[in-house]
Amino acid sequence: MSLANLRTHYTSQIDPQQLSDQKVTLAGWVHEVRDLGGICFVVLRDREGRAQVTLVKKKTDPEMLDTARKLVRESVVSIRGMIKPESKAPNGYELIPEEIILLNEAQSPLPMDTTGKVEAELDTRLDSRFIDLRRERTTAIFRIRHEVLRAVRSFLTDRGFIETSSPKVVATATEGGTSLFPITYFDREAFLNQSPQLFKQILMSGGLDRVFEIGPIFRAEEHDTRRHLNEATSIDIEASFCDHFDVMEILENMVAYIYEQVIENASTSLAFLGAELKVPKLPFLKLTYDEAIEIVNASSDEMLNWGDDLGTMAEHIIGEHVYKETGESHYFIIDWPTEIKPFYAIPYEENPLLSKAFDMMHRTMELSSGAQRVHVPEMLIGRIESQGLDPEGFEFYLKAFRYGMPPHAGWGIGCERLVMSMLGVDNIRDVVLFPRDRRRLSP
Ligand code: AMO
Repeated sequence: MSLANLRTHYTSQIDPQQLSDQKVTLAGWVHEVRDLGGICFVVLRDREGRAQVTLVKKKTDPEMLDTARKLVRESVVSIRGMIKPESKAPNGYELIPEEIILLNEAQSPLPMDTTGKVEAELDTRLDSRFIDLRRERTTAIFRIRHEVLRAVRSFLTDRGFIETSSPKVVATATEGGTSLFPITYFDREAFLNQSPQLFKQILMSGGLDRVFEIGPIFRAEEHDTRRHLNEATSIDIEASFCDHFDVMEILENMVAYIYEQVIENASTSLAFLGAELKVPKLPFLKLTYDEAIEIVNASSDEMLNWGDDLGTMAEHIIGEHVYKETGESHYFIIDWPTEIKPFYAIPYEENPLLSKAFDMMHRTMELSSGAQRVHVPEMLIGRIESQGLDPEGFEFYLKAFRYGMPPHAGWGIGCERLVMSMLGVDNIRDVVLFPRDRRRLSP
């Protein structure tokens, strides 16, 4: 038998009236078998939903009935039969089977429950992700992620951005040397790249003008938090002849567009998650770094020790303040002190202590950071040195600045943080198929 005959429709593709009394073949997993004496129900589940297969004992071939009753949950089956409209069944129809093919029997007991009746711990779910994905709630997250990335590609392509890819095996750090994963590259030491930063900037010298990349970034941070991964997906852009305000405008418009697209194209998935999205209002509020600090200082007498960066607690306070004042979750923090931003952020000419750098926040969490970049090679060398780094290691990058580098700006936004903030998911691992964190290297 050709495998193409194993399925003619997804469960959701059946219009009970139009296909009434017609033959179809469904394929998927045995979600449930309910044997009620005179009648036996098999619930078949595929990616798109469920279908009820009804076997009335008196009218069913005994051998097929026997096959149905013995089906082990989560086994893979293909069932050919006749569609009968039935308002009480999922999708408004039942399938009266003519043939049940057991393609692969599942072992039992299962590593975890798939019915949603028993909520498993996150670790159990991640250990058996293939089973976890058989729950509609989990699949919904990854369908939404797909819509997010589709919206990103379409939004940026429409605005003249070209999709590029940069190497993940590199010789230098970009985001500070402490959080790199070293690897052996033949007889040399190399690292997994923390960001496409240097490469996307080099492409500006190449004249590609506007580029984007969606790809993995690796951070060897020892954080074990609900919002840090050691391998994340970054959506990066870089654009020539633009300043930080230009790219902030692109970013906020892209985020609003993503929300619109998810609402339009993933309503069923949103319903599974009980998530109600509201398209963020444009433009996003822009707080200066100083204003953000003032909010923190004015807000409470708790000891806030945010050191160099805005700490988690401070981010919470500012996020709540903004939400209370504006009803919006997204906002920018702009005009950061030069010394705490990376070397590639360009300082203001009139006040070099501040940089044209920004973070885009969502309530309690940073979603994105970006900046107008230093495009003058001498200044760039000075900035690299002032951060205690050796310009020699950056020669391949600096070279691109010496032969005609346009002024440019860009940002990177974490795909997982974007999805988790959108859906109100508490732990970032929930929105990654196979997360890499401090403890997890498999599956
Ligand atoms: P940054 O280091 O702020 O900036 O990273 C950009 C965005 O990537 C996401 N992100 C992470 N997500 C989960 N776990 C992590 N460990 C992690 N690290 C980063 C965040 C973050 O806001 N080169 C600059 C971008 C630029 O200026 O263009 C950069 O990498 O959502």
